[in-house]
Amino acid sequence: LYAYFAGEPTWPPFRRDLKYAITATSETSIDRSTLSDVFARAFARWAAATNLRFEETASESDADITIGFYAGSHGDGEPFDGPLGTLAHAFSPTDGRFHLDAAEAWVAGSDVSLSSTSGAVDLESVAVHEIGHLLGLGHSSVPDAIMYPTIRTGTRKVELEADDVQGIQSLY
Ligand code: TQI
Ligand code: CA
Ligand code: ZN
Ligand code: ZN
Repeated sequence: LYAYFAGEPTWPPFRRDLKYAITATSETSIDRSTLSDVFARAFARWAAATNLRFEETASESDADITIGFYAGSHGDGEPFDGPLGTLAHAFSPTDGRFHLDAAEAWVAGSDVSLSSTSGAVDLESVAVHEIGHLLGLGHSSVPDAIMYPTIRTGTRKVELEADDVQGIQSLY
């Protein structure tokens, strides 16, 4: 079953159009248009299950959600740890920060076999999971759910499960 954060924080009912900015990309070699495509697809999966809408903005000051790649310590007291281990983290509503570990062997925007790169991590899979956290979901006990707390490296998991849909629909 799905779970929430303590106190069930959500984006408030008058905020159904959320803007996100991809703000910190100097630490990744993935090109900007690929990043835009991958995050747009990840947000679209949650938009399809709710009345939320997500739009990319170039302006960080307009953004509800900010997305960036960082290596090691990056100022929030939760340093990244190099390849594998922690892949990314996102804060609960309405913080909006979504950080990715720049040290991962991210694979994005193609069907190139994930398992051909050692330690490869599918960016879209991680994005769909972290967006669940940004919207207020904690971890699920259902192994096939996007919000289950583990994923095998070299795999792709981007489709919401019934459990994820029920969780998000009970919040929004
Ligand atoms: N990052 C953890 C995660 O997002 C960070 C975390 C641990 C966390 N406990 C939390 C975030 C409680 C919110 C609430 O779960 S991670 C996966 C998964 C990670 C893990 O790097 O371990 C994914 C990031 F589920 F596959 F294991 C993305 Cl998809
Ligand atoms: Ca890591
Ligand atoms: Zn961080
Ligand atoms: Zn998680």
